Amino acid sequence: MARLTHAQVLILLLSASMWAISMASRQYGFNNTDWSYKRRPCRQNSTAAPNKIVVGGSQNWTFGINYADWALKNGPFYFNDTLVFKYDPPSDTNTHPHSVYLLPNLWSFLKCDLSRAKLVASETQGGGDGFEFVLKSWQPHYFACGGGAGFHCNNGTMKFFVMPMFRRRY
Ligand SMILES: *[C@@H]1O[C@H](CO)[C@@H](O)[C@H](O)[C@H]1NC(C)=O
Ligand SMILES: *[C@@H]1O[C@H](CO)[C@@H](O)[C@H](O)[C@H]1NC(C)=O
Ligand SMILES: *[C@@H]1O[C@H](CO)[C@@H](O)[C@H](O)[C@H]1NC(C)=O
Ligand SMILES: *[C@@H]1O[C@H](CO)[C@@H](O)[C@H](O)[C@H]1NC(C)=O
Ligand SMILES: *[C@@H]1O[C@H](CO)[C@@H](O)[C@H](O)[C@H]1NC(C)=O
Ligand SMILES: [Cu+2]
Repeated sequence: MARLTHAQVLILLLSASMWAISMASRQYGFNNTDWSYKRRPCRQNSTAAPNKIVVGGSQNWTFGINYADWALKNGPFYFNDTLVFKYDPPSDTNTHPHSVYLLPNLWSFLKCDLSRAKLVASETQGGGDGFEFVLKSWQPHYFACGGGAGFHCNNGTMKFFVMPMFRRRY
């Protein structure tokens, strides 16, 4: 897949947030008589317990998957949901291992600037059942792979943005 330009990523982020807002207004809509119909477009059950979502689905956390696109199609994600990052540890056959970082702001996300990034899962932590990250702060989360000092993020589109949403409960 072609690498997204910064402008395209911005547009994706904007459309993601606009979609989340329209999703939210659908959920919190004024017609209270037909909730089940209104919630059907959401892939997740927003009244249920927190979900556990494998990042990338069956593809896991790997080079060349467009995770911005994945997040758009699989979101919105809710407070207390768990994101699971699955990737193989470094080995003789895996010489370009992945990792998971949180970038401090939108600019570093757009630039794949890892200089002030916070390591959340090392190259060895994605094995087995994967590394679990619980969305437990109300803030934008800018996830990126640290592989190749930004190469996986930039050229492998291994980055995505999540703003946890409020899960309505009865
Ligand atoms: C609410 O939804 C129900 C079921 O689809 C529909 O019959 C009703 O007309 C709707 N009410 C309003 C105010 O849109
Ligand atoms: C959503 O989850 C709740 C609680 O687990 C369940 O009772 C309900 O039937 C689910 N609704 C849908 C549409 O799956
Ligand atoms: C994804 O990870 C699971 C282990 O949790 C593994 O069984 C599966 O083969 C992986 N998928 C790919 C495409 O590597
Ligand atoms: C999130 O999970 C924590 C710990 O399990 C729990 O105490 C808290 O009530 C949950 N918050 C929401 C909004 O679900
Ligand atoms: C990786 O992405 C950077 C930034 O867009 C670009 O300058 C570089 O040519 C790309 N490298 C490869 C090998 O595609
Ligand atoms: Cu990577």
